[in-house]
Amino acid sequence: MSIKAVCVLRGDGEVKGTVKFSQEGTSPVSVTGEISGLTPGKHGFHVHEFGDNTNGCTSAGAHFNPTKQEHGAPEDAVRHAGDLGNVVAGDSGVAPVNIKDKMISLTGPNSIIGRTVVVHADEDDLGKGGHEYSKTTGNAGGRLACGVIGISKLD
Ligand SMILES: [Cu+2]
Ligand SMILES: [Zn+2]
Repeated sequence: MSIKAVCVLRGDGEVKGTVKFSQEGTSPVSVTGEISGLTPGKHGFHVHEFGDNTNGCTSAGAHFNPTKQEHGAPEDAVRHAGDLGNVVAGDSGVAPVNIKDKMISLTGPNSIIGRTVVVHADEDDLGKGGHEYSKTTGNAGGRLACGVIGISKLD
């Protein structure tokens, strides 16, 4: 069975985007889309725990972490489920999103439906920066834009 989801990211500034998710059965989730209005370079890109934007992106809580691990890179065995690494914006400020991830899911205990995607001001150091926040947030800085992940129609 195939499931699709979508997330529209917005923030207080210029940053916005749309990200789509799709999954066949229990195969890796493909994450595709585009985020614009960014400064050129890497920006942390995560699924955060709560689908709550009451007080903006802050209300989304910490990284989605159902297995109680430390922060890491998408390819690491030890990582938060929500750790999708960085997106990279070009000179025009547009970052394409093209990720396949096997830890997040659209069903079951690792489902990200109803949670929040956040794009950050700074680069996610993937847990390796030696900063006091490296092992929790990747020291990725402020939350520029976010949106709740919802079920979308199959097309
Ligand atoms: Cu984040
Ligand atoms: Zn994390």
